Amino acid sequence: MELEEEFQEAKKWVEKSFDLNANGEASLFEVNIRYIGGLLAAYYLTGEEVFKSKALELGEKLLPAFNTPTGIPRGVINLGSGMSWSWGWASAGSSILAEFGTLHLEFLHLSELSGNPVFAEKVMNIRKVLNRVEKPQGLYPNFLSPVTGNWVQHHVSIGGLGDSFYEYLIKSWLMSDKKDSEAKKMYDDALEAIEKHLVKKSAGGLTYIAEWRGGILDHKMGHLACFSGGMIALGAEHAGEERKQHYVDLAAEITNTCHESYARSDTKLGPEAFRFDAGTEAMATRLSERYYILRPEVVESYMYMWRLTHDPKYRQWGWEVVKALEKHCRVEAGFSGIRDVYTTTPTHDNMQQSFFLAETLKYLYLLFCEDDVLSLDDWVFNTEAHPLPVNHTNFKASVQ
Ligand code: DMJ
Repeated sequence: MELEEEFQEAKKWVEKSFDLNANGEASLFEVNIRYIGGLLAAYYLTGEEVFKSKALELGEKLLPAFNTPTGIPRGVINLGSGMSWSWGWASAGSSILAEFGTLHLEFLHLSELSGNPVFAEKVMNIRKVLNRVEKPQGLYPNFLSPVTGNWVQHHVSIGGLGDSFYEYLIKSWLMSDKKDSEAKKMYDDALEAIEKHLVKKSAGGLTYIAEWRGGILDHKMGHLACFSGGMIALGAEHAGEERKQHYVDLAAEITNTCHESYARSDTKLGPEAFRFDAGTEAMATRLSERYYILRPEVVESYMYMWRLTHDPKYRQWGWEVVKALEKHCRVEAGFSGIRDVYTTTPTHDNMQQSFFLAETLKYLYLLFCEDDVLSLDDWVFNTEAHPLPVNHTNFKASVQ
């Protein structure tokens, strides 16, 4: 974006002030997708060695979290001491599907850049465990024990706790220049099960993806689940001639539903979760679900749908978001989340989440760019929207 001065300032910070030994609780997943992903993308976009060496150093610091009986990492790590443990809120010491399932892209790049296979081995082992365990109706529950390698409870969600695991399957295949056929098969099978058991249509004709609690459906879609329109669009092109149109339509319908969740609010921004029950469609029913924290998933899907179809409605919808952000979220020092999307005078939560810059604004920018800016033929976006190059020249790191 030609922000040269800001870039130099940030680079200096990474060189001089970035503390890789901080003591305290760090999320393995967030360190990977935000820091390692950001450093890798900065390296690939600029070629500056400092980003590569910091990414590798940080990657090494995450390795102790994988020292479990199954090799499924625990969710929390102290970068200073190397100690790791499971989230206190995760049932029975379990690890979370969306966390240990969202390491693959970055870890393959770490092995490629360092020549050290250990990173690739760690994520290939995760895949092995997931392929071995039985999946209820072909679905992947969100909680797995790092000790036994079995599911801890049967909650399935394409939104929070599950989301980016599915995203990384199709993106692993794309990043391998379509060679990692195991990832593609896992993606195809998972999507088939999701469609069979979780995709529903409301009385008003809106397609949505419900959550599954041990066989019982919860007719709710989280804002987080709205990334799935974009993911299905990304995979559609590679689904084979007969299935392609089907998936383009499904992606468009889900993206439309997520747009409805925005259009039905007073601010034209969407709530944290919306429901399809008791006569409600695409609106939050609980007070605790009415907030918007500058999340990207809906504009992310607009961007993928735009690149796939070039239907101008996606740019119009994106522009509605830009206007709503300006009107309701802009504050003196930046942008803030809001506590209630259903009032025209919302209060601010005084927080600008880092994914607002990394993802929300980046996807909006890309929505209005030419398609060759970070072309989807050459780049995959990690789940925090940090671009990583497609391997057109064969990684050394094995994906076998
Ligand atoms: C981001 O940190 C990532 O996209 C992650 O996968 C889940 N969602 C948040 C933003 O909402």
